[in-house]
Amino acid sequence: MKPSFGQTRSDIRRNHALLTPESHEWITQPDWPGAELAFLISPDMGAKFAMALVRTSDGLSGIAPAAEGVARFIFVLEGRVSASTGQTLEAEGYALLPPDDTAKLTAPAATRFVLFEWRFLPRGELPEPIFGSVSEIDGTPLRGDDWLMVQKMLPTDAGFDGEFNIMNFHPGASLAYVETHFMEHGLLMLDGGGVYRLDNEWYPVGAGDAIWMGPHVPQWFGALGRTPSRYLIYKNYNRSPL
Ligand code: UGY
Ligand code: MN
Repeated sequence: MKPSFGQTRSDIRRNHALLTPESHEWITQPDWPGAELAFLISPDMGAKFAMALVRTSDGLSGIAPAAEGVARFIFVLEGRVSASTGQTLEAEGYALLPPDDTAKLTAPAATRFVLFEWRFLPRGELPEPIFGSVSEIDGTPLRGDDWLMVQKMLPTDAGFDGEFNIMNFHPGASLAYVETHFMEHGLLMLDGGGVYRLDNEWYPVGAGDAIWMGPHVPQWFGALGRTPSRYLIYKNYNRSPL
């Protein structure tokens, strides 16, 4: 959509938000020299986490670890991100960096990635950092429906306070029912598109669109078109509502 005449598909509501590319506000931050960030989701809107797109035209050299108690998840969209601990992530590579992680991040020019940050809720010992790539993860059908395959990027044990998944929809597939749950979501559409129901709104969505789903918001997705749809989705998990 052309951002002329004051139009945007972005829509920020009390319990959900659709954030579309034409309304992204790219900013610099003292802790991210060389980067531009578009914070799409933040606690100001009611979320318990932050989600940003990060891009660099000249490269990143030595981005310091997150603040004390804060975990990071990184998902590379384009280019390459390296950690000072020796790992390198290419496109569709990801990393979970727990709060005590000391790795500094570097990236060459033209790198783009998704960044999630949240206050980690430890259960016992903090987990080790995780590095992986989506291409190496097997998908499992969601509730037996092989038109909807889920790839889980993190181990499912209780030491992790959230999950990051890739949901793969065959054209025409949809969530089986309208979900309502107290856990929140941050989502980025990676491919394809369709219709996302959030609360009582139905939004046409496509690659590049981001969504915040707050606690209990009714949510449903139906994939349209002739090519598969995929989204990256975060869910705060393994925690009590109290
Ligand atoms: O795991 C989930 O809650 C997921 N099925 N929700 C969603 O895709 N909106
Ligand atoms: Mn859900």
